[in-house]
Amino acid sequence: MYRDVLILYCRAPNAAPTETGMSRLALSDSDKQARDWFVKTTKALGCTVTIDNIGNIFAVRPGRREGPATFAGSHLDTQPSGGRYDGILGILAGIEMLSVLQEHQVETEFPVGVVNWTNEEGARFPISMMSSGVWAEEIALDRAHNTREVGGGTATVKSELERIGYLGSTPASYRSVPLAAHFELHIEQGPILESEKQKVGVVKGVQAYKWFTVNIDGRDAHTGTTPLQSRADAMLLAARLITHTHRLATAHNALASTGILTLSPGSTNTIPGHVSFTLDIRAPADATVEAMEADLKRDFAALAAGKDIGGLLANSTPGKPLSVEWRTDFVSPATIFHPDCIGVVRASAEAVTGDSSLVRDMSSGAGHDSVYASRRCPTSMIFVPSKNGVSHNPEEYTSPEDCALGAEVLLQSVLRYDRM
Ligand code: HGY
Ligand code: MN
Ligand code: MN
Ligand code: MN
Repeated sequence: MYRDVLILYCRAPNAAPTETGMSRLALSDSDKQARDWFVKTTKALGCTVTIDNIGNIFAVRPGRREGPATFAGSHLDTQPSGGRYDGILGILAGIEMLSVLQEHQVETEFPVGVVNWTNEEGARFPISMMSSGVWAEEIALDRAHNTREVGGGTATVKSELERIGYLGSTPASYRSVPLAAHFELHIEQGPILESEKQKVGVVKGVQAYKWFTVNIDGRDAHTGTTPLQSRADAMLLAARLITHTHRLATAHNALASTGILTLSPGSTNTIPGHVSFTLDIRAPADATVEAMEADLKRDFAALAAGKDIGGLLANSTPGKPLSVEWRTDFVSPATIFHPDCIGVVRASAEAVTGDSSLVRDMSSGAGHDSVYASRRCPTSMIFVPSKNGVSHNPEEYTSPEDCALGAEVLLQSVLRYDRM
């Protein structure tokens, strides 16, 4: 039963796109389809379903006693061209947990549940881990509701929640829907488990990260008539700043990328007068992210003023000084999970694998809803290997066996915690 369900949903990368597809942007029609399936399936498994006013869906199966439920949680939304495992694996394994409990008529001490957190990816609406953040009362509901989709569309989180029928009435808060504990099964999305030939990651925490938007204002001008020294070329400066970001990431032993870059006016023979690009900066320690941010701001201002940094401007004609403006879009401090939950995951993983050498403690390079869940309840995560360490890519792949093993560890973790 376990393997069948997970194999069904964890299709090989070359399989034809299915209804669970590779692109299920938050609050899109395909997200609605998956949500509707989630609600129908969990209700059929005897759960009560609560939808809050940021679209989080909480399915709860009653236990012998009343009280907050121990949850399996993750997210249904994906990147624009994401894989078939990021997020949905944790949801499917949670639902599989409920069906196994139902099938074997297991009565848990307290309620257990599965939660789908709205817009974990922040791909369409650019706030990462948005709705677990609202539930934890760390992201304001209004800010989340009014967030517009990237690319200048008119849709907002609130208008899309209304359109797909998931603007619930329950206030999104840990006070209205308390969780006893939160366990998240997730693909590792990196190369460690596979390269170390291990099967389960016991996740102890998540690294720090910050998102920025950098705006550069120069001047539109004719490519063919404007001498190099009198240009205010926003795109040339952006290219230098992004190159420099990579150099500072190397120097700080951090990670960084630019995932969105827009320029105007967007014509082959006009020097771009405006460029906007994003920065995603990550490192295990908050202090490293802060130090890198300070160096970037200092060096971006210097490069914009035409001062050379590390030979970046060597052998080139200086143009006009430009202005660079920063906006901080998102901040996630380094997170440590709860020792009780870490212990439960480790004990479950060792019991399920029967071999502690296949189990390793690790921290997460990616953000997850467990970051905000851990602000308000004991939390930990379970990682399973990613083929070639690839994720946020249609080639994302985890074998059905590894998915099923992770689902078993999730079930055992929730049951162990329920009995604690
Ligand atoms: O950005 C992240 O790490 C997560 O996928 N939202
Ligand atoms: Mn994810
Ligand atoms: Mn992701
Ligand atoms: Mn994530």
